[in-house]
Amino acid sequence: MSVVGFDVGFLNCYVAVARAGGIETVANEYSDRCTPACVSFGPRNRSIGAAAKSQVVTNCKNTVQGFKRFHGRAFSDPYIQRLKSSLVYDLAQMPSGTTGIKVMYMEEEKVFSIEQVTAMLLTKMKETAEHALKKPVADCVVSVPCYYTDAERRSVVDAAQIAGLNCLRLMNETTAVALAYGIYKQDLPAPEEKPRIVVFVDIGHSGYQTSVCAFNKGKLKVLATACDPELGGKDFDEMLVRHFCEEFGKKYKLDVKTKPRALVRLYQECEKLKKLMSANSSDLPLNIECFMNDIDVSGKLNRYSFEEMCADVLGRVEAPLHNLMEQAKLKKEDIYAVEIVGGASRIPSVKERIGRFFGKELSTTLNADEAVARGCALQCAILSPAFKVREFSITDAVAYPISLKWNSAAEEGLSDCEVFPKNHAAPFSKVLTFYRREPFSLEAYYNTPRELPYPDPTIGQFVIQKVVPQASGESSKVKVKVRVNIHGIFSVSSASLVEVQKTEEGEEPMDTEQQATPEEEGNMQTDQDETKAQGDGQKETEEEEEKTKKSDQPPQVKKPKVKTKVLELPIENSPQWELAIDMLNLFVENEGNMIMQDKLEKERNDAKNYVEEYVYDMRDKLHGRLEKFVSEADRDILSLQLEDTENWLYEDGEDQPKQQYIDKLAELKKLGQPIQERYMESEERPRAFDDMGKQI
Ligand code: ATP
Ligand code: K
Ligand code: MG
Repeated sequence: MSVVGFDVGFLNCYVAVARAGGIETVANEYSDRCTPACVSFGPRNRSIGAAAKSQVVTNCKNTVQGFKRFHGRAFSDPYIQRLKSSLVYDLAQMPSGTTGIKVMYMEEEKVFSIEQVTAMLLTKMKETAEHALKKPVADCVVSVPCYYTDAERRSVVDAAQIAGLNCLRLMNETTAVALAYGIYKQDLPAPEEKPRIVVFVDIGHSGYQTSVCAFNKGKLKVLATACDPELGGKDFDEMLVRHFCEEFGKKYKLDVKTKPRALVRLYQECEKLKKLMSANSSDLPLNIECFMNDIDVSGKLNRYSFEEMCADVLGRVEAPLHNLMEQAKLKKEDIYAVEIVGGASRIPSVKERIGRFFGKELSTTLNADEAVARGCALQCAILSPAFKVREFSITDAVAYPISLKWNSAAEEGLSDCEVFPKNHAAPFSKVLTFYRREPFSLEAYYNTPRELPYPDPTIGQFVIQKVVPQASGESSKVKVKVRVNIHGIFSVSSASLVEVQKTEEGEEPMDTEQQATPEEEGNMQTDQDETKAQGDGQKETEEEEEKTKKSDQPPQVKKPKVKTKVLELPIENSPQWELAIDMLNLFVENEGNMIMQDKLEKERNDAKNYVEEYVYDMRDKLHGRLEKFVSEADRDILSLQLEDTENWLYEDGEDQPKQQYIDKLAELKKLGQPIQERYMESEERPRAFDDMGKQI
């Protein structure tokens, strides 16, 4: 049982673990807590994270970044098609119609699905966690933007599975931040008191997310969320790149856009400049040597001009805040604090605008980079039975209203009903009642397509199978449980048919409910999901949300006691863009193979490095401390062999199987080892005498 939280950012990823009674953000093999969301493909292996990022310029066509936005998207999605032209690497269509990434890997052209690419990143983050915890990691919580739709969420869950992870929860990034804020607060209002209202803002590289939460002792409830999925640090970079492309076009007659490598470098330098401008308002230089056509370029900019050129981007900061307050029906005075996180929240003019909107100083009590990962690890600790953590209940909110539609026999047409309004508590289950004689299908969809940052409102088709009429020939009562689960994913989780058996009096039952009327369809019962380790409000509630007026129905003549039997019905689930199970299994297997390949390649490289190290080390020592322990003739032989090996390493030996290097090293050691042994012996001898002397 591992307790791990993963913040899978668009640009930067963080891993937090529970260790020694606390939550800790852990560093990767470069002693860096930040792992770039980057995967690079080579002729022999993959590089992931920092190692991949270092190849962004040298291997730009096979180094992928910014893939978080491809989850759950069709290749034909206009959004993907628009992006495609601006990327230095290539996209392709998967057989299922979703988006894949086309690269050269192992000297072959390969198309990887987005789930596979994110799985690669997760594999790396998993290793980081395993290294820190010194044990295998499977259980974890993974972050997603709160504006992700169903298809995007399912795609991330699949990615986690491909990486061999058991994702206990997909956690909305803003909710993770809220948990990281609330769980340690000792002074939250008592459960019966007025809650403390806090706004959270996360502005990262790709997206801008806001939420407003109500806190009481031991619990948090998300009241509303509002986002701009296309506003983040990258938009500021974009403005800078556009500016310098223009400037260098005029100044040096360079068409930067024609050269991917130059463009990638310009993006890197602009991001650096942007960060410097956050801390410094004076003129700052941007210099790139050998930028294009052997030309060095330089430019400069200050914060004031930067803000001017980003006026449109900055102008979009307020809209989600308005939207948020409107949804929650709150006034600015109701807000106790505004906590901001995310890298782009460091841009002074962004902070200024948010602060001005709320008319208060912003709080930065949380770690702007690590709060999401820490919140995820905390959630994982809460969900883990093996870990003791303060009781804290988390109620999230449904981001977009979800409706169901179905063919109505009685109405001869489509009926529909909103099952989860916007900001409805989640996770949550509801029971709907239908009266049917045969199998029927339900279509789930988001009913506000215009507010959806996604082209297709369809969530999926769900067929309730094996529905049969009652023995009497009447329609059967079918109870269908629909839910938004712990990942924020909609599903039809179960269905059952109520079979009416003989009554006690041996009569046929007279239940008016058996007459299928359209008004009766969609009767809803609600009950909140049981979530482990949540304090209160978690008992199954059976309150009926009556949608229909029973008073319209004819009065019952007689109500005999009825014996019923409940039959579970199979459901055929076809959520939009679902990854087929055989594909998923294939991807799991392929990921395993690629991990193995990376490991073999690392071992091969290590073996080669050992030879190289030995050559340099022995050459130095043969003329140093080993000199007295070797005859001149033997030394000449070994020296010659070292030199030959060095040459070999740069020529034929540049790219050989691991065993070749092992053999080469053994060959050298055959001559070198005896010399080193003689040296060691002479070193040990006086020390041995010393030790004896002490004993006496
Ligand atoms: P997302 O949350 O959208 O998935 P992410 O989590 O990868 O993205 P963050 O790590 O929160 O994003 O933020 C990265 C962004 O913040 C980058 O655009 C980066 O340039 C920007 N950033 C970081 N530090 C500063 C700074 N000091 N000034 C301005 N921008 C900064
Ligand atoms: K991040
Ligand atoms: Mg982020």
